[in-house]
Amino acid sequence: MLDQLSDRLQSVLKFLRGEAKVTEKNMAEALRMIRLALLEADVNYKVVKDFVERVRVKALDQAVLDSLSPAQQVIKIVRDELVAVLGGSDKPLTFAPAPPSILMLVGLQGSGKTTTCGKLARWAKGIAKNPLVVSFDLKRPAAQDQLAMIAESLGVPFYGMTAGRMADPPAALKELVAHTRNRGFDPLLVDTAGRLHIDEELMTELRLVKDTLKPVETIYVGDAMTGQDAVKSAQAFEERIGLTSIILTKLDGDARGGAALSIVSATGRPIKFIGVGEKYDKLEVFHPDRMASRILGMGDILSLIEKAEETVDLKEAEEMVRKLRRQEFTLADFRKQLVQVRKMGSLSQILGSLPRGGPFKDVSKLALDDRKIVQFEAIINSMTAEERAGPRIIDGRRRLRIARGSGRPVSDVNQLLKQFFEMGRMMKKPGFTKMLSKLP
Ligand SMILES: Nc1nc2c(ncn2[C@@H]2O[C@H](COP(=O)(O)OP(=O)(O)OP(=O)(O)O)[C@@H](O)[C@H]2O)c(=O)[nH]1
Ligand SMILES: [Mg+2]
Repeated sequence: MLDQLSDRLQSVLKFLRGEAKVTEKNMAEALRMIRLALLEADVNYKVVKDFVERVRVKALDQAVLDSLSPAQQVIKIVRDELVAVLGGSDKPLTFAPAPPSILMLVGLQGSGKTTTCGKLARWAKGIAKNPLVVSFDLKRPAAQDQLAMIAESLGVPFYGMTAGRMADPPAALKELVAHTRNRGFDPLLVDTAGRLHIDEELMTELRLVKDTLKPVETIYVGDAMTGQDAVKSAQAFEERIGLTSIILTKLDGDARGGAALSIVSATGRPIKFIGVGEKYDKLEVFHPDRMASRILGMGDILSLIEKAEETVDLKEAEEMVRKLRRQEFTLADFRKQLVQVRKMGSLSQILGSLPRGGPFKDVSKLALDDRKIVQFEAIINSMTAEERAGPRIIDGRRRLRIARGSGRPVSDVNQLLKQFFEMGRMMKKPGFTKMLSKLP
């Protein structure tokens, strides 16, 4: 996600860290690098110009120049400006004071509206809400079925529209209200039709739906991979229909980040969620400050800690750290860790949240993917307690038995043991021990 932009900006930070003093000359060089990085990321020209100018004025302030670590100060200024263009403070989704809250999704064809409807329903269930997904998409015959199927797979109720009903929107609304009355649905997630281009017909239809439903949120769903096109169409939707917020999808496939860094300034509307994959759990609440840290390679440790707090048993974690320190870490402990990692979500997501380099540098070498975690668990389950405590005793015959027991090939058993021993070696390295010693 935003890898190209991230690499470029990180090289600016590296350049600054290497300079003892901040001078007009090296600042001019840093600003030139920032400007190029943003332009190459396809960020709107005016946003780039303002960004660079604000950093320049702040960085050449006498108080910054006289400070003990001017380079660090400038890095902080860049980070703060990045947070600002991403929207500043967090802006949570709005719910109506009296339920149901109607959230209407609009956007161009294929931007991810229907998928996001499903993701939002799943998210709403997760915060103990009772969502209903509603399809107002009459353009494609299969559109209603698509959302109905998504709803079923998520265990969320679905409400569809027919062309006849849509001919008379007030009547359609009345029916919808009657359907939801006394059933406590909240929010109502309304999917709408998309078009390849913005045209009169679409705008008229969406205006009608909006005027009838009076949604508390009209959310523009934009495909981040389309860069400035997503920004331009967001502006058009804002002018013609009026938006309250933005969800950027397909950020997982966007290396450049031009849409993410321009859309808030261009529309004046906040990004509230981002889509980071096709599956329905791949929706993240958007936090500008965390995104800025991620882009600058400072790692989104906050999100990681939050996730860990939700799922990890603290007592167990402390016990694990103690064992690691004494190097008594066994396969039984390894299995416990795998279970915890699995509970925290996908491993690639976790690894993506860690700062690059430092003690975490070797973590990616472990080459664990999410499927592997489940397989490794199965393999460890097929071992005896003795084997788990002292895996050195696992010889060829034992490997074969474990493989049969777990339904995995022997090569998987070998791989698991190899990685476990590798991990042991990694943990004995000074960087890792140092990191552990910093933990409570
Ligand atoms: N990688 C990735 N793919 C996504 C994401 N969100 C949606 N998609 C994919 O984008 C494609 C289009 O998604 P839809 O939800 O059908 O888009 P839509 O806006 O409803 O399209 P129309 O109804 O035709 O206007 C699908 O293949 C989705 O799986 C995301 O965050 N990441
Ligand atoms: Mg759709």
